[in-house]
Amino acid sequence: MRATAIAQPNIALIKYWGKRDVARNLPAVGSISVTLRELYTEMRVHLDAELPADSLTVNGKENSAMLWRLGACIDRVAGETRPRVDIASRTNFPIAAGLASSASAFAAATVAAAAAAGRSLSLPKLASLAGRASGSAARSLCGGFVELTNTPDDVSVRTIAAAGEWPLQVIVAITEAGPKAVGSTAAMEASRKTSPFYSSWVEQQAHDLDIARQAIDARDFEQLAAIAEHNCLKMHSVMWTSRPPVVYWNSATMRCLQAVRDLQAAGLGVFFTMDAGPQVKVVCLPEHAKAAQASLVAIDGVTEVMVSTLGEGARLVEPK
Ligand code: 2P0
Repeated sequence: MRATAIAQPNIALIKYWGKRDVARNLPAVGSISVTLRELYTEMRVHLDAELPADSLTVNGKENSAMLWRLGACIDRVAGETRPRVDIASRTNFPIAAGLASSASAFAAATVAAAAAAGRSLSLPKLASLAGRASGSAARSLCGGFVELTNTPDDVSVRTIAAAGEWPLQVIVAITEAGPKAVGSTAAMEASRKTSPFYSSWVEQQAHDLDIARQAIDARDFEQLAAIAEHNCLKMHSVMWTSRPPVVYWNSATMRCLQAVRDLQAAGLGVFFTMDAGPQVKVVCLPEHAKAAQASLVAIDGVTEVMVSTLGEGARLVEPK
């Protein structure tokens, strides 16, 4: 009862922020993301009644902090009477720093646990299970441009354009590699309960999703850039106006935004987005990625820059 899966993180262009059902972890709004290719989480799941206890290693080191959350995810996939589990996770990017590490981790864990438990699950069922563990994880089940839609009682996910159909690139500028101060689950709840802008955020999301979907269908980079930056800044406005305020940005974050504005003024096809952390993701037309990368590398406070094309959804692999 062993299986290994790989999943890539995804970056939301139209964001998920806030929950309509905290107990079931159902998002308040739909979202659209791109799945990355070069960043990954590999999750090896071994179910075995003979194991002394559940255990987890992340990049070779024991990690008890994440074990309960992954264990609960595996309970939902394999059943609460499942055998004990040994989980080994490997990633090639910083964890819990606003880089969607939970998305790739829980997408890979869901796919690997289903296979290890001998269960053949449909995409809707996998999306439901991955989404219970982490809202953004359901999106990493699919590749390319992915839309997560709220259904009356759950979520569904689908690819709206495959990675090769519009081969944009994403540059991730790391401005602080450590874990974030406030986890996104707690921050979302603070926003829902206290931000005066929260209800407008939720009400306007269907419109933003429509505009982004049309832009992706038409391969209209300018339209996608405008709606993605607007949606990102709107989400951060909701965070900033929560009590206590949630501000993930630092001074290097601002310098990255200025660099993107300068590149746009020079006519380059680039736009920024940011998540629950101070890192800046710059989405680029492929012909402008090199120039954008050079500009971000030179920024004071940017400690690392990663470049990714768009990739596939979560899948089973042979263990290495
Ligand atoms: C997103 N984020 O759409 C948004 C934008 C962060 C900012 O999804 O509570 O780890 O586990 O469902 O999926 C990060 O939140 O939250 C996230 P939970 P998750 O990518």
